Amino acid sequence: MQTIYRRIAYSVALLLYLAPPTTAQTTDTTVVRTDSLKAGLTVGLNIGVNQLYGDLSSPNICPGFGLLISYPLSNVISLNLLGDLGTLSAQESSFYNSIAKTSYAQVALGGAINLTRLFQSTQKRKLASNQSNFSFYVAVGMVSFDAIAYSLTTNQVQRYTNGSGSHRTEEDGVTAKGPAGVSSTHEVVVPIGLRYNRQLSPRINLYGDLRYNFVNTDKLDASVDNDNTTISTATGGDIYRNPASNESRDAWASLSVGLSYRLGKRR
Ligand SMILES: [Ca+2]
Ligand SMILES: [Ca+2]
Repeated sequence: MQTIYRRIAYSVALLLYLAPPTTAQTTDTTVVRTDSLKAGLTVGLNIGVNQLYGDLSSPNICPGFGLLISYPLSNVISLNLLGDLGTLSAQESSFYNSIAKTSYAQVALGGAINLTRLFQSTQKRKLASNQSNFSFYVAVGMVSFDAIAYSLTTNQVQRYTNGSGSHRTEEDGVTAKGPAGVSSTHEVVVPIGLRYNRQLSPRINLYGDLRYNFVNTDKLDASVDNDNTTISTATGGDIYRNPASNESRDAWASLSVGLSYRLGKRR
């Protein structure tokens, strides 16, 4: 009799093991949804180094600070709000004889995809503690900056993006709008990046972030394509104008580390 019971138990165990994927999927979906709700909002602060890639050939390393607010939409996808503040610099002695110094503040909204969980099987996803994972993210936002190029030999101002004559512009990018003398330039930015998360406790994560920011301007380094005119020459100095469509745009990149805090309810 005991043998029969044992065989039945083995058969049930085998059936459960071979259960159709739909059953497993349903269970997993439930787990994912529950996890997401309990994970809640995450707020992180990070510090790192930046580099400016533009017309001046040698980027300098500068400090940057970041804010990350993340809200999970599922176990794999989250909404991200990115805030950044810092300085950028690059220099070139040959053609421009300039060093650019830029201060910026940036805000962008986008989404992140958890690559580790994406490529895990549903079974592993249920069992894994997910103490560490990689995410890829992309966002769209605005960068507000002020850039000045100085002479490498005399330290005199050569070009600047904001001055007594600078205006906001209409949608055509040329027609002046509003009062002169604006102190910062606003442009569209598209950050893309990879983030590594390491759970230190149920609420605290350590993260590393590698980011590239595409910026829709050639002025981030106060230097534009093939133009080394300066404030001392007849037509140079201010570069308030919008770049021509064929002009190469500038970009900046960062490498940072941070700590984040999870605000969700306890499981
Ligand atoms: Ca440039
Ligand atoms: Ca350029």
